[in-house]
Amino acid sequence: MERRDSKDRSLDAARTNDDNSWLTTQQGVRVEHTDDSLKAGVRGPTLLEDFHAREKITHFDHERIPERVVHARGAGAYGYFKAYDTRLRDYTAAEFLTEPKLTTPVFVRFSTVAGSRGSADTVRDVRGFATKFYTKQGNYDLVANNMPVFFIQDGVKFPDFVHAVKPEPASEIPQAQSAHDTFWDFVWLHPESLHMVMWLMSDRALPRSYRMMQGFGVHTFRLVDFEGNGTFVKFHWRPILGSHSLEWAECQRIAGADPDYNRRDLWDAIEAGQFPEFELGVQLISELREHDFDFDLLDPTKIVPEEQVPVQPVGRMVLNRNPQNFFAETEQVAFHTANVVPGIDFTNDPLLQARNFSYLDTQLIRLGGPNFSQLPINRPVVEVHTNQRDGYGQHTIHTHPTSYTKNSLGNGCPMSMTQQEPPLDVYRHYTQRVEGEVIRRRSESFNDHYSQARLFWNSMKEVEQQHIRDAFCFELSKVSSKYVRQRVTEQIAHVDPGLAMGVARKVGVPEPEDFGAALHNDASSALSQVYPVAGFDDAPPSIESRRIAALVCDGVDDTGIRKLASALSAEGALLDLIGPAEGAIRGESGHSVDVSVGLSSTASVLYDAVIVPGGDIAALIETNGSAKHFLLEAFKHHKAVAAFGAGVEVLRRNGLTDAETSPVLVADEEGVIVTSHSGQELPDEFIRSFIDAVALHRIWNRETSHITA
Ligand code: HDE
Repeated sequence: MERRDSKDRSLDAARTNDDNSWLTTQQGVRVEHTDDSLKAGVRGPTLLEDFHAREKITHFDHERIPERVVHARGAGAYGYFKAYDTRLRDYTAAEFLTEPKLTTPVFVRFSTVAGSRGSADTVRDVRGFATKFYTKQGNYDLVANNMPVFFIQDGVKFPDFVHAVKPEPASEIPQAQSAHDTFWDFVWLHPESLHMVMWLMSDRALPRSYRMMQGFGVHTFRLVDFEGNGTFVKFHWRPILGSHSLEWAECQRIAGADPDYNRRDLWDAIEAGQFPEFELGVQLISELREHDFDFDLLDPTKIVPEEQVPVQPVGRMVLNRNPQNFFAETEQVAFHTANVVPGIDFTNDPLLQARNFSYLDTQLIRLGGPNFSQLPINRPVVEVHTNQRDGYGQHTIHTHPTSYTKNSLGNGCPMSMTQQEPPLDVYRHYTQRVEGEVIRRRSESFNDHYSQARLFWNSMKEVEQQHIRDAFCFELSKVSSKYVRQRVTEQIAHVDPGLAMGVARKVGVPEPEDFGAALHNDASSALSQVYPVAGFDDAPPSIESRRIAALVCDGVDDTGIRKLASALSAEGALLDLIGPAEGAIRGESGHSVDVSVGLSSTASVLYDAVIVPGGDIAALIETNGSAKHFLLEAFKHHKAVAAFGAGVEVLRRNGLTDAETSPVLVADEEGVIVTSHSGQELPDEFIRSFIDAVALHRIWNRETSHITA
């Protein structure tokens, strides 16, 4: 059992367990039984005086609260954050960022954005990555996404944007998809969205796991030191397991095979002790450099390329505990961009300014009143003393005689800093000079919508570009208005004329003109996810927590499987034996082997790699369509495929390898690894080659040979 932290201990008062208990009403009165209501005669009408039945049904009637207007579907986890060192001490008074001896409890909620609470996980969408740090200076919320830019530049546009991406108003179709008319109508009319749309059409919108995606604070924030000096900052989360995505065709299959794919993955990893880890990084920009960039730091549709300002690692977050009650913890958690601690402040980014209003406002309706910060998950680990009183759901019994400032009857308490020597922990807003005309207009420095969209496109490897092209075609083909399709391709032409023409041809609209406006060849190596990836090169690729499937049946080489299983488990991967039915099979050695899951209850898309073992395996794959499909689908999705002993012949007959009859080891460039050896003789190099191929995540060589414009 991991060490309990201050947040976890503080939740004890709210925890309750019904073990060894009697059923009671809300008033603690024991109930005789709850299977029949109180009636006048066994066949008579139900009586109003049945207070138990009324209480039970009434509570049930009121169980639902409004889902979040965006980010409705999420999954949460507890953990901790620790700064690496004191390096940020010159920049910020935020102790949790600068004191390596401190362990700060956190709660993280990952989410999709567009779908309802019950929608599937593997949709094409942005992912939320919101972290609540329960610091000794109060709660700090870093409400981030897995993409570093946003669709709009000013928060006043947020309702417009969200109305456009949510399902069509008449039919409420499609659920959790941007592939429909209103979204794309918004896009062509708001070219400011194009940079983000490039990210959305890329594999970033399809994370393999919440544990394998980056997080970005998006806005430029401000760190403030003890003297009140400011430094601009961009926040980055980097997953230790690397940043990996699914393929779109897989996502669609997984949405049916396991709609909870990402939340299950998070839950299972934590239960298995494979704790997700993220490194916090910062890009620091001196205020003197504010105007040194060819974009505006206040514009949330722009990144600061890492080539211009490197990301410095400053701390590590580990998620090590699952919640105990989804509603109480994950649903009721309330994030707010304005939950900041001393040393962290805002900038005038107009999107951030609107968020600072919206998050508090939305909780008032969602959580039913102004006391939501008293809910166990939202309470800070430090004492709270305000003069705020009453309201729905007030949980605090305030015994102080006064609730106003200034007072003498309450000894002047709670004290503000004017009454006492100011402690370092007081929040002081950054002092800045502000002047200007009252004006409803956007800064001209926000006008370039295409250069960074192109930067992103240029930074993609060929296969990633192909996926973006395919995504545009898929999405636009769902748009019924030809007019909108055409206008969108014209916008894409500002980013890359070749891309736009390819898309136009596929979606049946005239090829747009070549506008050439933003054409440049700049690229940033941190934007691609294909290994090797800048920033991740130092960490050796890992297969920790990867799910690998071995197809098994009676007569399979169980000795070889055991050898492989122990090597994979030493690397932290999970091997599932997939058989024709659940239960046990008899291996070649005569031993009984437990099947993890039957072929009809699982799917190839739920695994990262597939193994065809030796022994009597051919019959399974050649006579069982599901087994054959399982193997070929893994190959189709560029996953590592391995075979040993008689399994090699199976691959050969299915056209997956052209290795000679008895290879000692062939590890081809397409990620197919085979050896004729089996049992105890399984070569270590074979196992190593397979592990290396799985660590690559996908073997894109298989795809690049088939790329078409
Ligand atoms: Fe949010 N956003 N947002 N957002 N957002 C919400 O707050 C909003 C934006 C993000 O797991 C809402 O409690 C406005 C950017 C996450 O509970 C709401 C604007 C980024 C979550 C809201 C933005 C985000 C939310 C809905 C434009 C990335 C889920 C429920 C001005 C940096 C938090 C709620 C969770 C949730 C408003 C844009 C991230 C309505 C007005 C940019 C991760 O308040």
